[in-house]
Amino acid sequence: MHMHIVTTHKNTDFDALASVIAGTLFYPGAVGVIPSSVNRNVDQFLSTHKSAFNLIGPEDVDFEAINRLTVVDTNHWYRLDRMEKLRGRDGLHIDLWDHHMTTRGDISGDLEYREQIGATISLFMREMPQEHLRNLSPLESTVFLIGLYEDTGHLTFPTTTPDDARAAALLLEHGADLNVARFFLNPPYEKGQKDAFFKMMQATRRITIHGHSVGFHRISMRSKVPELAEVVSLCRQVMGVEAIFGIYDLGNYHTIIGRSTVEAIDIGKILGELGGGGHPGAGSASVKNESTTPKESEKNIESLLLHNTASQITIASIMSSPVISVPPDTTMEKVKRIMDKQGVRGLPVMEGKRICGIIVLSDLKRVKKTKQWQAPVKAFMTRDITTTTPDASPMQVARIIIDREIGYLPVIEKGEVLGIVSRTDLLGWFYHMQPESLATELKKNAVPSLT
Ligand SMILES: [Mn+2]
Repeated sequence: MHMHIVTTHKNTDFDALASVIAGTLFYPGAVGVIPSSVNRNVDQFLSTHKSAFNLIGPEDVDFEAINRLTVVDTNHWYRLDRMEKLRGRDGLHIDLWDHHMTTRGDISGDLEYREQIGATISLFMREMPQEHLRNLSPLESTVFLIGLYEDTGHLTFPTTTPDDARAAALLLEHGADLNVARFFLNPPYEKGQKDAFFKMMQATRRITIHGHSVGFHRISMRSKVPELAEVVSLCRQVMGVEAIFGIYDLGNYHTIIGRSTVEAIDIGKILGELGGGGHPGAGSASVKNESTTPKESEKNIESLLLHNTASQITIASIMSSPVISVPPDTTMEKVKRIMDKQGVRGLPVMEGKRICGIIVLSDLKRVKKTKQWQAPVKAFMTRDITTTTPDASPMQVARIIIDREIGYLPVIEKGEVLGIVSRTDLLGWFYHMQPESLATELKKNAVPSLT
């Protein structure tokens, strides 16, 4: 008797459940083994849908018969439920399907499907043979889509890849039910979670690190709150911060939960430094209070954030320099000529080394009478100028440009103009395009919105 099982990590989430089910389709004859502790929404789902799938618990596994093991959505032995006895077994063939790339665990597969992708289920969807895909039922498609949406934040986390979106499209084609998906993705909150949420909202302080808004809170808890991470995500959304770190003191130890929506703040990497782990968008860590107090952990995260993003790109590497400028007495005719010749849409007006105004292409439209072309630029320039510093992040600058609806932002250090950032420079950076291809792109399409 030979047996092939497909299993996943404890505290099973929907991506893990979906991947186990997909494993039983990918490997006909394999049996799915679901750990006894699963996330609350997965538990709700299984209580009504379990019989529809070929799933058993670890207590039902005949370990003697197993000659093949497929592990999905983790690469650590300790995260599996009661699988230790298989570890190191002679002749055991292991397949590994995982997308946790920041941590290399101790499970190595004879065959490995490991890559940076939003969800493990997307890997299965991409690798699944056509004949299996054709038979995909609406129910299977629905579970798969829930897993995919949960791990990619409905395809919005920065880890989301085109393969994830393609997988979502395939699943919708196969009848994935969005009403069912919505129900399980947004389970109603319990009293303990609501209380925790209000405490978080009161305790969260926001800071800005390298242009990104980050929320922090430290809360003492008498007991664990189920699905606390979901509540943390909600708190992040409501607070309107790009990333959040919650520290929950449970007496002997504290749990840290992090969530991020920006690439610059990699939660898995930061919490990995504190002994935890996760994805760029989500992760957690558990720290003993006798080694590090909750307050020290908070300080550690803050300094990691400062340090981690210090090497990030700054506006200095995006800005255009050297800057072409004009003195305040330059005639408007000459300003127009310089703009035409240099192909720029804005010029700083400089009095010696000091910037005293800015003139942009649209200001030229205010020249109505011919003789006004002989008027000095100082009569038409904007005097109220917004500036930035060379260490600002592209996001910070984008926010200024959007909020104040300006197209040009001088970059100033110690009173001196080092460069100028235009909307085009920023778009080029955001869309990773070279200036030439960007120009063609802009001519072809409407300018994409930065927000
Ligand atoms: Mn996953």
